[in-house]
Amino acid sequence: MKDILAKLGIEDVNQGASTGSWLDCKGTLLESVSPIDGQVLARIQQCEMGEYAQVMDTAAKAFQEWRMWPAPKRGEIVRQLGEELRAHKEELAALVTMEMGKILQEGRGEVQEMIDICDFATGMSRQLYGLTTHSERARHRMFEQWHPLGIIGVITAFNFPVAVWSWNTTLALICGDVVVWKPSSKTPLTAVACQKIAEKVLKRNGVPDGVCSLIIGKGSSVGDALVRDARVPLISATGSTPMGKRLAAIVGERLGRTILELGGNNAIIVTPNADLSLAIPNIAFGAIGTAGQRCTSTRRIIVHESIHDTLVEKLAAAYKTVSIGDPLQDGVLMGPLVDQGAVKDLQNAIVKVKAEGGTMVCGGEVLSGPGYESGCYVTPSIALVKNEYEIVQEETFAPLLYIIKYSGSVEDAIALQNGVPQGLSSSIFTNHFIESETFLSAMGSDCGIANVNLGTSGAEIGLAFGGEKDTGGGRESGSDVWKCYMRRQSNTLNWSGKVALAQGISFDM
Ligand code: UN1
Repeated sequence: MKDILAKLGIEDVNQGASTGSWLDCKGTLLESVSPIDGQVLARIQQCEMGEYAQVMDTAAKAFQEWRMWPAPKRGEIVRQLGEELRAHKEELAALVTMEMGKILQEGRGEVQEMIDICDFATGMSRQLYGLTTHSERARHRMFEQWHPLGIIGVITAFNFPVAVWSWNTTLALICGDVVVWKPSSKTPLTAVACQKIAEKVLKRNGVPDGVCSLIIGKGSSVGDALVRDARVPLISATGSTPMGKRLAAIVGERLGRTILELGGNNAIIVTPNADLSLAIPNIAFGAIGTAGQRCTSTRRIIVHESIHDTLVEKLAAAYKTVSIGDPLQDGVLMGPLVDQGAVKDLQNAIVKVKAEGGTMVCGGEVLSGPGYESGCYVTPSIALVKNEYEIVQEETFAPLLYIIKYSGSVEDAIALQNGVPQGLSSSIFTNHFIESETFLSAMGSDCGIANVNLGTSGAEIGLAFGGEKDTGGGRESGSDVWKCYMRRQSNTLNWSGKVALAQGISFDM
């Protein structure tokens, strides 16, 4: 462990703010506690408003310069960041695992997502296309161009502590923006590690201080200040729906922009035409992967009554084989939840499931004894429920899978799937063309992500990532999401040498 921390430049006590140079922070000490064994990994001297002011001044100044770097040159910086991440993949993945508890395979997957988005953004830096169109006036030219936006505030959650920063930062950087990152207080060390990796690249390329900054401090002080700061035209935030609603109101008041990636309540529909040998492993990964702590985790299975009992039986059997334990060990498929608070949330949800009339099929026990001393290990659970239960309508960020029976057609299943406030990810398992086309049509899934014959989680970086309704409507990552990080300018040029008004207006003087 010490070796991994040392390789990433993590010290016993680390500063909580950097602009590329680390500041002397005045705030209280924050401990990073590993959910694996409850031990303190290292500490952070948190930043306060004085350091915050310094970070923002440096970021504002850096933007003046950075926005004038050619985009492909900015892309070259991001390409090098990808190389640096390749070189640090193993230790960064291990730190993600140690700090938040996902299994090492998934830690590696998360760092791979960072590398992938670096490659994507590098290519994108030569493709920030604006369009041209034809003017209704003779000898006029019309086109649009995309300019950098400014300081981007990036607020990330514990569950993808490094990938979500990279989705935002790589795009922001190629777009000519500068970034101020406020990570979750549950995962400060992975943030320090990323900042240090980025700094190596930025420094050796003469990128000014302030292009990539980090603030680790209390949400109620520096987090709140970032959200309220009129110098920040865009806040990109990942977290719960209540957090997003609070944040959107504050940013909306000052007419800032947001990219919100909030709660999901992701369902998989399993129709009578599904191949269960595909469905079962995908459901298990979706519900148990990252111990059910992905925004995209599978929370609900909507299964046709004709195959309900078979599916429950097969799934329960699969759940029995899941090894739970130290996420750094090979063969372990489920590590701990992030902290004991998350365990309590799960237990409360199970109480509510039962109170509303649901039946537990398996799981929900808190493990104790050797190897489980942190109190964060649980068995993955399955419950038979109805979609309209209050608790089923909420996102419980834990390995608690609801099974809901449907009768009738795929339309009935889709109505259940859409019958929740959230709209992030969704899937259908079917080999029936008409069922899958219905699911993907305008009358189908209302989610930002809709998959056929694969699960709800584990999206690649190439498409836009995000969802509708209570998920917040934001999009991050691939496709044309870069446009969210730029301002669009519409330009018309008159080279006719004559006055020419649009819409045929004459205004003779
Ligand atoms: C998240 O849980 O916030 O699609 C992000 C996935 C990952 C990203 C999840 N690529 O599951």
